[in-house]
Amino acid sequence: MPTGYVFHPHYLWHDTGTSDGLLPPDPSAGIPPGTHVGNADTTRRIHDLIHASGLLRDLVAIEPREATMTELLRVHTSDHVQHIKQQSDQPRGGDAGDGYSPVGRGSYRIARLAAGGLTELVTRVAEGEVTNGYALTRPPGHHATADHAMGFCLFNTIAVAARHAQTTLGLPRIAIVDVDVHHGNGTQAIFYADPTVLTISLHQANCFPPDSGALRENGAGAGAGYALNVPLPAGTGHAGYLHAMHQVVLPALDRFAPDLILLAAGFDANVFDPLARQMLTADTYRQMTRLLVDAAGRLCHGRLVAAHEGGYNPWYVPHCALAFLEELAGTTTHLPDLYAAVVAGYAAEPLLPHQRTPIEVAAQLIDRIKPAT
Ligand code: 9RB
Ligand code: ZN
Repeated sequence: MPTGYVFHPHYLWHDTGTSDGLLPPDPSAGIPPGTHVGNADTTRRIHDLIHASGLLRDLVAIEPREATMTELLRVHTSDHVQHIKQQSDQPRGGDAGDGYSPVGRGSYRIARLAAGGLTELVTRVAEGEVTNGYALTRPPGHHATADHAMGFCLFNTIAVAARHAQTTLGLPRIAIVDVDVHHGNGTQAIFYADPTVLTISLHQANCFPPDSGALRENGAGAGAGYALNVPLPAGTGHAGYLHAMHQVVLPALDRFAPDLILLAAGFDANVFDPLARQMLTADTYRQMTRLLVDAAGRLCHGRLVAAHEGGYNPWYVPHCALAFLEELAGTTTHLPDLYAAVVAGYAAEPLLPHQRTPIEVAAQLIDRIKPAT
């Protein structure tokens, strides 16, 4: 069965405005105007490569729709939704709250199109029209909490889709795997006390948000044990991420036995990313995806649905995303990986003891997940 692909030109019209990379311009502080690191260029280049490689022909295009208010309010407070709308209605947009989450004019509806696009994709997967899928949505979502925007994220796209799957599609147990290099704090917070949603975040330790994603953040109340974090030290690469997959992610998924796996597909752990210091290559993403596709096949009829999150190197991220999507679709474009030689040295870096430690500690926490009967 085929792989679904969600894209819409409006995802490229989410206007992150004028910034000096991350910072709002402030000439008196020596911060000149420039482009925001989360601009549309990388997203457009991903879509272009999916098209130009021929892979698009193998995918089932799924037209996104805006998330309904009912869908949004399963996750977000009405105050939060109204706040984003009000910022978005201003002639030149605004900021969603933390000073680093630009809201372009009209971005409210684009964020709803992101949440609704993933929700539609999950629906088509549940209905059996496609086995799995990828939504190349903008803006991203994994930092957004019930009542706060953060770190470029307005609405928590994955959380909205997860709640929809549970309440409407008859998929009660959801696992969310977040491989974005930053901690999936918003998703974790939304489901922190909920044992029906297992969140697993692999991220660079002490990166973003500050003081977030430690091993001790392991869920609370009824959800104790159902939030897993693998904070990997800066400099972790291919060996570390695959070890984390084998020691933590796959055993946790097997024990939890989800009905659906959602993937926060950030590509900002790539070796050339400006917003972190990890060393993944396109082939790492390929291998991690293969493992997740296999897990979804054995656990939940192949139901693996990904939403795009971060990834900021405009020339390498598209190749990481293509490798990921080829594996998801179980096909190959036969394009040579011309970057493989460039990254060979990084890819060969061995797993170091200080990288192994957090993986081993996280692996011990899996026992807290009640095995599915
Ligand atoms: C600034 C701060 C950031 C840093 C990283 C991201 C990454 C988002 C992403 C977003 C905002 C802090 C500029 C803290 O890719 N998520 O997946 N902002 N960081 N203080 N200041 C002044
Ligand atoms: Zn990120």
